[in-house]
Amino acid sequence: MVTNLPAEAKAKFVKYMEARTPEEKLRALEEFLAAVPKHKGTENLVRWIRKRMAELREEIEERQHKKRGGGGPSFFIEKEGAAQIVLLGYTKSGKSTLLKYLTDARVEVSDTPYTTKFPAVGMMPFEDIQFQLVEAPSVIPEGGGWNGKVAGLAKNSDGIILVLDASRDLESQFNGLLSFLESYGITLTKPRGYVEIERLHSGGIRIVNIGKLRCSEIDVIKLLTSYGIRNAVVKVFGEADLDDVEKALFEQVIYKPSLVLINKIDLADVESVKSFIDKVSTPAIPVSAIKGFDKYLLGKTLFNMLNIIRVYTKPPGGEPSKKPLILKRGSTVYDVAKSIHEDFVKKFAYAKIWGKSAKFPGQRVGLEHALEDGDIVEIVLKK
Ligand SMILES: Nc1nc2c(ncn2[C@@H]2O[C@H](COP(=O)(O)OP(=O)(O)OP(=O)(O)O)[C@@H](O)[C@H]2O)c(=O)[nH]1
Ligand SMILES: [Mg+2]
Repeated sequence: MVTNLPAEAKAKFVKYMEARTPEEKLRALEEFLAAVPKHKGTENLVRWIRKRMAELREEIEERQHKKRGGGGPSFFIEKEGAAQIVLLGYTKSGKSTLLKYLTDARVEVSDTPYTTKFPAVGMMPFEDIQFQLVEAPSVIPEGGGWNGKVAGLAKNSDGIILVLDASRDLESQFNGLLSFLESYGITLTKPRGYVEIERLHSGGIRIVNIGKLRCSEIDVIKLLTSYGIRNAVVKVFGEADLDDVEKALFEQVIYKPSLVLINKIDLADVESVKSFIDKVSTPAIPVSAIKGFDKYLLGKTLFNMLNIIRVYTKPPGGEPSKKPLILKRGSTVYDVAKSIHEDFVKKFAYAKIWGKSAKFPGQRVGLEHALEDGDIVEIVLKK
């Protein structure tokens, strides 16, 4: 259901979108909250505003702490490699042990609860790429503490690994982690449809319909314009309606791809693990961080979960690059050209491709040609 906000409230929301500092954002949200009528149709929105305000307050506090020389390690981890994946779980589930086994990270493993107090980072190699694994400090079941910051790590990541301890009840850990994420607006269930809105400075409103839009494009433009948005790319995935467009505007729920690692399988009752795997809809892999397991299989599963492809660019007459470009599944030659340089789009003549998406090696294609994992692309520019 679209929230049907009065113009005054929409104007306040525009102010929030335009705010730059966390302090400005917080003030704008306070005003927005005051202007939103409270009824059934705005319940979710109001909840989201409150949550967002709490996050902003935390961010402001963290910054002030840093300014006062509070220094120390940060909860913000710069992305590196093909994707950033957060290891999330309760204490002593074996996150540090896994991180040590899968990467070069030097991190402390211990039987003392809550040993990891700041995010720990390591790079996990897979074929010709690397995943950045980030161990989040353990989720505190009672709430509070660093839980908000842990949710922030999850929100900023490209994917999540839930680490469960097979020597304890699996279902209650799994459900507990899901509701923890949900309380911060993160879902692991792929929505039926979803919308991404990227605001731009010019070019009007462009709708890229990759799925099925269950309303007219005019409705979308009207809705966005009523929020003062005149330039944006709106991407529609799966089946989405006007409500989903508005939800995307408020970033109410963020979907993250995920998988479950059932750790300490060496201590587990095999039958209960089996029945858990059969029940959950998320892919789940039983492992033992102490005994070791198939790292390649995990890499492959992560790669598939992330919905990414590797594309190798090649200059005319030269060799393909050793390091692939990482693109979203469904990307086209246009995305490759754009990621090299804006000029490669402007001066594009044609591209030659080799690999799965090519009908034959060296096929000539245009900008709209969709690529597959492992493709080699050579872009030829106009003279
Ligand atoms: N038997 C067995 N023990 C494990 C396994 N993985 C980890 N452990 C043990 O479980 C304990 C906790 O491991 P950690 O890796 O420190 O757990 P954590 O999830 O990082 O916990 P925090 O202290 O909250 O950071 C240690 O004593 C590990 O040796 C496993 O696969 N099998
Ligand atoms: Mg740890």
